Amino acid sequence: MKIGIVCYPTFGGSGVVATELGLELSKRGHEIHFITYKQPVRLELLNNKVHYHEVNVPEYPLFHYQPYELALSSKLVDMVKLHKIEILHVHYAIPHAYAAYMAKKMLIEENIYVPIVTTLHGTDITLVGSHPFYKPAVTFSINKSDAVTAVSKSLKEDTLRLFDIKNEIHVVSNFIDLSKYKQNFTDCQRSMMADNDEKIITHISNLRPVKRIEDVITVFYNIQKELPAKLMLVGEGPVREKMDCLCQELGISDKVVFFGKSNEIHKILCFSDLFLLPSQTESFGLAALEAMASGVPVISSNAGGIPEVNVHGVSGYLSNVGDVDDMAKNALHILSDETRLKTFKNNARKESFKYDLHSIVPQYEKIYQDTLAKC
Ligand code: GMT
Repeated sequence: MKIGIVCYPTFGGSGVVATELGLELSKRGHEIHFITYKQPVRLELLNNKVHYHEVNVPEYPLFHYQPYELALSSKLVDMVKLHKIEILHVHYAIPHAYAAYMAKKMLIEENIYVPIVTTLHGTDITLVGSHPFYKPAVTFSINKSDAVTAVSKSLKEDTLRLFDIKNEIHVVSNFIDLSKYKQNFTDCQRSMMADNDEKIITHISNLRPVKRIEDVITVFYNIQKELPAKLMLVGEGPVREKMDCLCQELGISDKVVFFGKSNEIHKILCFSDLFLLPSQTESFGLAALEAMASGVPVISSNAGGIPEVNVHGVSGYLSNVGDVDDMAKNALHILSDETRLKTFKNNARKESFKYDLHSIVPQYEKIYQDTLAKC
């Protein structure tokens, strides 16, 4: 198939999933066209099966907001015609599903029919999409998609609860390329980050309020009172400075490393002992799955789809959102006993096998085939 993929090209989970999906589909013989405003971060290799088409939005002073949807829908029309793209798979409803619908309507005028598959990722439904300013347009574009998928059961339930959806929603879980998470990195530089007796606690996100970074820091603060530990904070975002100040106030700045955006997530995870994800809401928690695939147990909140990924008492522990005492208690339970830590590490890795890309990607292929067959 010739498949157009629309996504956010940034470090966020939806862009990562869309990119990894496109790359795997290309390995399975499909021709993939990424259509977005920047080359996706994890898209390194372009070849005859993987193409990237940039959406340009020229600045014009009359516009207070530059019309990205318009530019995207025009680009989709051009690329579908030029490359004979058969199906469009848009990741994140806003504004991608909306722009794809406009492109589809324009193409119908030229007797070209291209169906749309929309994948809902989380904040497009829970935080942003359900806002009254966007809700009618998001409801409309989900209902007008030819197929809709959600990355967890929890996100499907949220979507049905928050919107008036007439379409069937297929749950297709996020996935992981397990071969990238082999635990035998020889260049794993643990000794540069921490002393031998120190435990390494890691958090990776876009450091936005929804991630509750203050809980990450409080849990870490409680852990390091009981045993030697370092905190690795990976990512960049709006709460970073405030968190810097909190670390100073608590007197733990020398124990916290801010990495910023990193392309070396696998290496950082490979020397980590525990991953923290206390999010307010999370449709899936791809970062937790990446940690588990690296054999890192997860201490998380029980929000949204996280319990579908992190199995309580097996790959880590779940607590209510904001219950930092329970999170710290659970973290210390795992970290304070080497045998127990090893068991949790093995369990975490084993649980991640459920999300192997080789079992999930064919589910998307089937959805494409069924959608094309219906049209
Ligand atoms: O977590 C974020 O804020 C980024 C966001 C995104 O759109 O990239 O992540 C969402 O999609 C990921 C991939 O499907 C999920 O793993 C994340 O749980 C989800 N984030 C939220 O629901 C907050």
